Amino acid sequence: MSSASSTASHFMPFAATKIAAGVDSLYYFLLVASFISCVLVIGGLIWFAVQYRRKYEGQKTAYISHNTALEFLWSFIPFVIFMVVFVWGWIVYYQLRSMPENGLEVAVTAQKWNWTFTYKNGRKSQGTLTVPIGQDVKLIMTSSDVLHSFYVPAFRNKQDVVPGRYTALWFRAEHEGSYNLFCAEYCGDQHSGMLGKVNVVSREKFDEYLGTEPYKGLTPVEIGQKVYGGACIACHGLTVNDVKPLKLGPTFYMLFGRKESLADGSTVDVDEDYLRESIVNPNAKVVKGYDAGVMPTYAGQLDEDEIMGLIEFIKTVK
Ligand code: HEC
Ligand SMILES: [Cu+2]
Repeated sequence: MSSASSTASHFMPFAATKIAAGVDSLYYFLLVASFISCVLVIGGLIWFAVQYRRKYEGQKTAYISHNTALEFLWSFIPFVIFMVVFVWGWIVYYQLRSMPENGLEVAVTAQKWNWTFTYKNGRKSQGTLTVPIGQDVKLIMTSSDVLHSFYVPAFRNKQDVVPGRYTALWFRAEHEGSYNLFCAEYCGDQHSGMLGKVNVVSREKFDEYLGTEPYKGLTPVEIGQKVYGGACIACHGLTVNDVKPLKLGPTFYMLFGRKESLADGSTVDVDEDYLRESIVNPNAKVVKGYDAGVMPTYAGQLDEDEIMGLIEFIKTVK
């Protein structure tokens, strides 16, 4: 089994799809062709400079007007190489962009600074996409705020994720493992923290994964902790020191039960209702010293058991 830990390398990351291997071949061809051209051109330049330098006062060089054969060759050979690169690149790109007919479709929502994956049966996951090995997977992606970009280096595949429209990307993983998912479009100050995983598992494990409740056997606090780790951790800390500019939002430390000062000068008791409203409608009451509009709304993004779990989890942060 090839795992993400084995993807650490000084050169290309592990290739987990056939297309990734195809991209690499093209890349190596370009690298070698460029290297050979470089040696020929720079080497020739130096050799000519030395060989045909002026050796004595008044030396005249031979007058050569042209050489048809040479001129043809140094135009035609690069032309052939460029055409090879063009056609080869086009074929690889075409493979990357032609969507499979009967792929497993997963909806992807990007949101500052987290990924949400939703399967056809309603199963949702934050931050981790689990897929079966050897099957075409088609992602239908959109963003609920700004531009993001879905990028899995091991798949050599990247696609912008755009608010207000859908973009698609497909892959077929040939090796089990856990691969890094990055956001490749600068999307705000926690952009570099917008990390995820793509877990490629066996068919059986995948069926089992799809069939199970995501939070089976977990207590509400554990559910909340899980959701927090995926969706809120970028902006909210759990200690007294997790304040601006370290985190964009207020800390959850000792939050429940206290009186919160709001931007409009009023105060509010932090109870379950306030927490719930803060999650599904963050702009209704804006905390003093913080900016409205920074926290995305989670209405429709989180299920009731997740919101309840978050509230129970926040209560435990003391
Ligand atoms: C993009 C950054 C960001 C993310 C992600 C984010 N929040 Fe917030 N959150 C904020 C900011 C900024 C505020 C303060 C302004 C406001 O009240 O809307 C805030 C306020 C809150 C408050 C009120 C805190 C207080 O001190 O009264 C709660 C509760 C909260 N968020 C919960 C969550 C939960 C739960 C999640 C994850 C599901 C989350 N937030 C994700 C930025 C974020
Ligand atoms: Cu992003």
